[in-house]
Amino acid sequence: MTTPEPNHTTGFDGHSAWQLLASARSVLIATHANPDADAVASMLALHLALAEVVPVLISLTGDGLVPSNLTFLPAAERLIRDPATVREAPDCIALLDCADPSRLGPLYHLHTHWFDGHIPLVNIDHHITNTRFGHVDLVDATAASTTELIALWFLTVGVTITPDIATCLLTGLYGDTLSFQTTSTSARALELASLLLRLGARHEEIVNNLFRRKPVSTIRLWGAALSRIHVEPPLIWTEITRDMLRDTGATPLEGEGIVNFLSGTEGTVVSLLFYEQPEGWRVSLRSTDSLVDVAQLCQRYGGGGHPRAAGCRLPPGEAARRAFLNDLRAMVAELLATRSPSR
Ligand SMILES: [Mn+2]
Repeated sequence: MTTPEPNHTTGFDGHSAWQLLASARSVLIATHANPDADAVASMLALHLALAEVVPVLISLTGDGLVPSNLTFLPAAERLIRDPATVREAPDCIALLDCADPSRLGPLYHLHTHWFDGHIPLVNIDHHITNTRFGHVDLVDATAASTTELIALWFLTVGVTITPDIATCLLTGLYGDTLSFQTTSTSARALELASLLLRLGARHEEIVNNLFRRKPVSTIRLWGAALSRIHVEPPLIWTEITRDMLRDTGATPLEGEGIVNFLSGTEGTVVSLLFYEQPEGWRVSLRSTDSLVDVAQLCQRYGGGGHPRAAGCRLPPGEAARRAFLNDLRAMVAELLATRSPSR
């Protein structure tokens, strides 16, 4: 089987996208709530690139949260930490790593009308579920990270990639590929990583902050979550309840890596992590089998993501969770049955 050559420029004019942003008086740069490294690093890379040319830059994650292990990123101190303090409508919007505007969460709910099409919007993302809501869309699901697309865009347009910008761009690649382990790790991603290192990206700083540094509460939370795993082949799952957060003093973000850690457990294909929230469960899923596209199931529940890593939300309670697990089990069995016996 041959895969078509990824072409990030399909329908995307990098120069006019850059002009749109660079000529604005004010630009809102935002990314999804519950931000990961790629989300925050994408914002900061664009923020740093536009800082010289745009008078007013309003940059924030949709919920204003920035995980503590990402505050090392250049210009992180310029991020706005409370969406409620953002009031003035911008001239132009750039949404990064955001499959659709509602993923902004609080920022979207505060200013839904900003995203109705009357403000020019640049949409840069690599989620397969992206709804292409922008006036300009740079969406390529073959990209390992949103920063990969931003790097290619900057190279096309001739934006100078400083050591600070290179550090942000490489952080997104490291974060979303879990140190170049995911199947999205392409030759292009590795070539870009090499180029970013040559441009001065600070490798050790990235690796220390993304993969080593953690508060003690994280260790306590992981211990609690790992002590209550459910092994129900081909599924393995655990949960983070509000009680567990209270007992360990951890924040929900500190549980983010657990689902990846469970992934790959012998005898299982899909790992899940259920976060208990006041309005129900937030579920994070990982698949280790190319036949099992977890984004597909999550879309049926109003969520989305990538084939091997996706998420959605469920109503509260044990019955809703059980029904979801049963649905998932049926889907996985069906998909695995399509594998030819010779393989
Ligand atoms: Mn991403």
